[in-house]
Amino acid sequence: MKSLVILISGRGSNMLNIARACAEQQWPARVSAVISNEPEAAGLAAARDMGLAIEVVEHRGYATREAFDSALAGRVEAHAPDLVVLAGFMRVLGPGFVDRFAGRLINIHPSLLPSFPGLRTHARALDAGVRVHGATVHFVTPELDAGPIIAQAVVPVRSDDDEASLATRVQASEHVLYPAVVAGIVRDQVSLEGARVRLSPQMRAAFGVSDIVYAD
Ligand code: NHR
Ligand code: GAR
Repeated sequence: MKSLVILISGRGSNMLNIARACAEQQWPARVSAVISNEPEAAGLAAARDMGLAIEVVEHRGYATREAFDSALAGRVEAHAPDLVVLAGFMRVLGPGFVDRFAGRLINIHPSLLPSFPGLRTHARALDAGVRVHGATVHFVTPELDAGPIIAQAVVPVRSDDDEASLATRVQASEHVLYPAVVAGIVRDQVSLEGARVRLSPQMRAAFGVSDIVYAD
């Protein structure tokens, strides 16, 4: 049974979709803890209502980023995670944290990386006039949003989109993409070979590009 720790800061819809898929699809894994840096995160209450163990490590309680990272790493490590899942986690993590969980730390980012790393991705995609946008699941490295890419979901941009409408469709794609990727990892269908990610033939078949394109 693999141990998953999910880190959130807000709503937690990705966390909930992963936790539900884990239970419903009987993954060889359990969600050991959901940890938030924001004590008021809506996702914490939702996780608790699902019966998941919740914890708060509030970044404001630490004088430096390094002190927060070290406290968070200690709490994460206590669950001996095979995989640490960032799901709407909004604090940049330093190399001290990232290196400790190297190869078992993933993130979902709301753009087709390497386009639009960082924040406010939907507004920036609209401003740039891109015709396709989406979400990327990647291994986390010290450089922000630059780690090896595992999978992407493509979401066409509509002429009448605004930031909210585009965000809604990208998030719907995330809710399919992220559980599928985590399922693949807990079933040992994903491997990291240097800076490249290899998917098993089984996962490539189950996970063809056509499955993750969200057209109008
Ligand atoms: N840490 C590392 N080292 N590498 C990554 O790729 C990371 C990471 C931590 C979080 C998620 C991320 C995203 O997908 C993520 C990826 C927060 C910020 C940010 O600037 C940027 C990217 C991401 C998450 N946060 C501000 C900060 O000062 C705080 C913003 C806020 O609280 O609203 O840390 O985009
Ligand atoms: C998701 O769209 C995720 O891609 C994004 O925040 C949302 C979290 O939603 N992540 C980032 O912007 C990271 N900087 P959720 O809390 O409902 O899963």
